[in-house]
Amino acid sequence: NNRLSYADRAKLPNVHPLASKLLKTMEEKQSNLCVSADVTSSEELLQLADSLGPNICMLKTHVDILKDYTAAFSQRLRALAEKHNFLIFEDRKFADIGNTVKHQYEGGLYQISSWAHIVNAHGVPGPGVVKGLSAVGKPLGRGCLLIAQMSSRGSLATGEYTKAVLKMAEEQSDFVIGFICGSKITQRPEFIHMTPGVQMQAGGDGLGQQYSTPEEVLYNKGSDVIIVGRGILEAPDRLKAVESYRKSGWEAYTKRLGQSS
Ligand code: UP6
Repeated sequence: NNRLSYADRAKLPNVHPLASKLLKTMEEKQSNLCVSADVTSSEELLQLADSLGPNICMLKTHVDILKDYTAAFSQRLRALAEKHNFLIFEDRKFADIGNTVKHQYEGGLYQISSWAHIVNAHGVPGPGVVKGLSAVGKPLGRGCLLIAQMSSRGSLATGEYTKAVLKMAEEQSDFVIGFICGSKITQRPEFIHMTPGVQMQAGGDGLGQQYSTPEEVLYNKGSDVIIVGRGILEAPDRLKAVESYRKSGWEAYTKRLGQSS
């Protein structure tokens, strides 16, 4: 199962169309790298998207940290996603009752559902959070990741909680395409596992973040996508760094397939 390629998984009969598109893109671009574009200026974010775009399968945003968000910005980001063929993941971490998250997803200042292909949610509220998001996102062909585990020290998302999140995903797999997690939590190959807390060297950041290496995450832990923020953003040369994470990630994946690159 660990040896199924991204391309094979893209063709599975029960794979969500958006997950299928992601898996195909990963194979085509030879990239299982999602950059976490945690910057506070829209211009800088767009520059990052344009320069790093060719090397990534997905760009992760936190729009609420931008000091100058405008609707025009989100349209420009969409255009760059088309140009470079990557998906946009707004890391909103919805965590309220269905009716509230529906409004938070569709409305407000950011109108997230109009531009983000993928969002994520905590399982804490129960299945209603997914129902609310799905009511908005499913007709638009969007998808959602459930946060099954977290990279931060002392996270409460472990054990039985993680299992309950998995069950929630299985029950709404017409909208949930996978997980934020530290390691593979299900053998079902149609679900995508995405892991934050990745840097070239294991360690932490002094505020609870814990880092593992691309090899550890993709090869040992069986995840599918690495999410890298400061490992790239704080590198002296971001372009060089993105290429080196892409390459490490791809090598760990091909090693897992047993094809040694
Ligand atoms: N993130 C985590 N851990 C989680 C979930 N999400 O780090 O369990 C997000 C953070 C940040 C990014 O909100 O945007 O992933 C990690 O950034 P970093 O690589 O700079 O630590």
